[in-house]
Amino acid sequence: MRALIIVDVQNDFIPGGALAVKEGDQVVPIINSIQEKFDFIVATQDWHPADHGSFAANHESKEVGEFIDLNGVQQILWPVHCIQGTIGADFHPMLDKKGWRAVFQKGTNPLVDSYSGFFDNNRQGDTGLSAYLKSEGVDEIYVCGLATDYCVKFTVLDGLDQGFKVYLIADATRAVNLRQDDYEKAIEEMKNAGAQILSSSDL
Ligand code: VGL
Ligand code: ZN
Repeated sequence: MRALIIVDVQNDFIPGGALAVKEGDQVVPIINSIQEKFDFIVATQDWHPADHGSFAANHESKEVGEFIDLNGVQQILWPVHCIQGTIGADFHPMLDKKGWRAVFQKGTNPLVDSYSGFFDNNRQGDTGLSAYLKSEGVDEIYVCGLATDYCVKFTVLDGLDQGFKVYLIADATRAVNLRQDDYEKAIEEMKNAGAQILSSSDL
């Protein structure tokens, strides 16, 4: 059975938000239009405590975009975003949520970041998403949302690693693009790892 995974379509990743992804709002109508094609839909939600180690503001004299070693894992530093319980962490108000089976929150451990909807970046914390999908008979996942070059990419890669057949709905994603070609690089990396790259019109 196939499932749609909607990654981090939250206000802070939308233009005007704390970690705005260019054109991030444009995925909302596309995702809404594809949801009716899926019987099984789950979402992930970036859900950080205020003292999260991925925030530049929590490290003395560090700027957004600098790298640090965060408990043994290389970490790029982000603006403060998706704080638990804030409007920035809420899903986009126009995103249709009525068919969702579950929401998997991630990034809750202040000591490690979590890009993937499955595991923390140190591969220790597990959101339970893989076991949940398997227990429901899901063997194919279709991934969309924000951002192509971070949380979408790592969700795709971990999904492949967990043995799912993985499809990326590329036009239903947008990238942070810290470097200009990060979107293309991310697509290439997902393709090389075994993901099939689709457009919403292929569904
Ligand atoms: C994300 C950076 C930091 C994402 C989350 O959802 O892609 N990116 N936290
Ligand atoms: Zn985050």
